[in-house]
Amino acid sequence: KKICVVGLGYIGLPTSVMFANHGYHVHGVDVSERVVESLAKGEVHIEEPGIQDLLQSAIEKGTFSVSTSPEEADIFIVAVPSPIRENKTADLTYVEKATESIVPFLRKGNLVILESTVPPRTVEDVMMPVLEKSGLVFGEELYISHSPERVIPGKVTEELVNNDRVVGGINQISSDKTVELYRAFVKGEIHVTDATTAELVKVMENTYRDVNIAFANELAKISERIGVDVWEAIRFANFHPRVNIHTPGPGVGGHCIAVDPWFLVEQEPEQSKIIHLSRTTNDSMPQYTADRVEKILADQSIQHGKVAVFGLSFKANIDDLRESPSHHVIAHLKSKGIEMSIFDPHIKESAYQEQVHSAEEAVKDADLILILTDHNRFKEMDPAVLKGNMRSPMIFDTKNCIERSDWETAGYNVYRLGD
Ligand code: SAJ
Repeated sequence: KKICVVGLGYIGLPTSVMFANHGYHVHGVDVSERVVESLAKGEVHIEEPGIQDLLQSAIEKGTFSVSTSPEEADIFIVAVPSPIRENKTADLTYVEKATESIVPFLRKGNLVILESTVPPRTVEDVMMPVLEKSGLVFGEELYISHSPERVIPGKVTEELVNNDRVVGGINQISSDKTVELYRAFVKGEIHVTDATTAELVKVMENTYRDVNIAFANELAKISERIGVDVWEAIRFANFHPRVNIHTPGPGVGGHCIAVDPWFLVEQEPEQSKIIHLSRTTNDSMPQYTADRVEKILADQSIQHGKVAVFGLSFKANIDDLRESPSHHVIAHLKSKGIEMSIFDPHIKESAYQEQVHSAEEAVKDADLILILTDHNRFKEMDPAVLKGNMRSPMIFDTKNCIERSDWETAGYNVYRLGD
């Protein structure tokens, strides 16, 4: 059977190459010529372990093709972005456009699956009106379902296979056909519900995490004031069998957790009070981080200080810059007139003029290293080597990433968020 996947990003590409290695012929579609050209040459445009090998093997098998326009197929999977606008409302233009683009290719018996994370009722209220143009009878001639992805960047190939999935069809046959499809490679359980429940389940999962992280961030602020190390306190609290407090940090990034809770706030503002407050709490962390940097420098009587910012991507060991809190921390530091250098071993290019390409270069004449992302590469840095290049040896770790005692022994003043 043939699958046409629309959207070859962080979700669509891994899903495509996975199916292409598990008995299906996959035609991948992306609006970006650059993405299509590079995939056609067998080069993966995202940093994600295992994907390059899967692409290579699909190309060798001849089961993967790619272009900028859809083709006829048995199954269509839509995996395009569903971001929020400046005013925190859902922008479903990509979902609508992608759905429009497949309409001319739909035939009797086709299955259409939405994988993008969307506000509850999107399949029914946004997708189905577009699919109606096919003239096919829903649930009899055209099967439709929502099968949200739940993989975490950095571990996509493993989680695609092993995670449970929640699948919601517009009717039982749609669900059954969707379950049968994913069984090709999913080893986890596949749970069946209706489309709207599946949409809410997915949004709930990310909202749970956002609320829990906001709680951790609040505890970090409280701990700083009462003179306790929040990292140790959370570690001890989590030994309780029914407690699982998340980790504080300089903010919540990515295209999911910082976005999806807004879908619920938009739909039910009066009922989403904790959700809304958590979102704004997490969004306050970059400013909070920048304010602490300013205070650290002031406490050491450093005027015109220089900060070496370590970490641009939104989390450890990936190259994804989307919604990264680092952007906001950097903007706040700039508005305070603080000089900076920026280093991230996973980001080859960025729009920042201050970006440099080694830790040694970044700390040159710096007063403070500011860790915003807990890349493994940062954990392995040698404090003594970097110290030689610095103006004053100080480090502010917002992720509890470095081994504190090593840096103290090397003569650094070590500061941590929540401590
Ligand atoms: N973060 C914290 N503290 C924590 C956990 C995360 O500050 O305790 C921050 C991270 O640094 C990062 C952001 O939150 O900036 C989000 O990172 P993440 O690793 O928690 O999640 P994502 O956005 O990469 O992936 C999430 C996952 N959802 C859940 O774990 C419930 C993933 O399973 C979803 O598939 C993905 O969203 C998605 O696409 O929706």
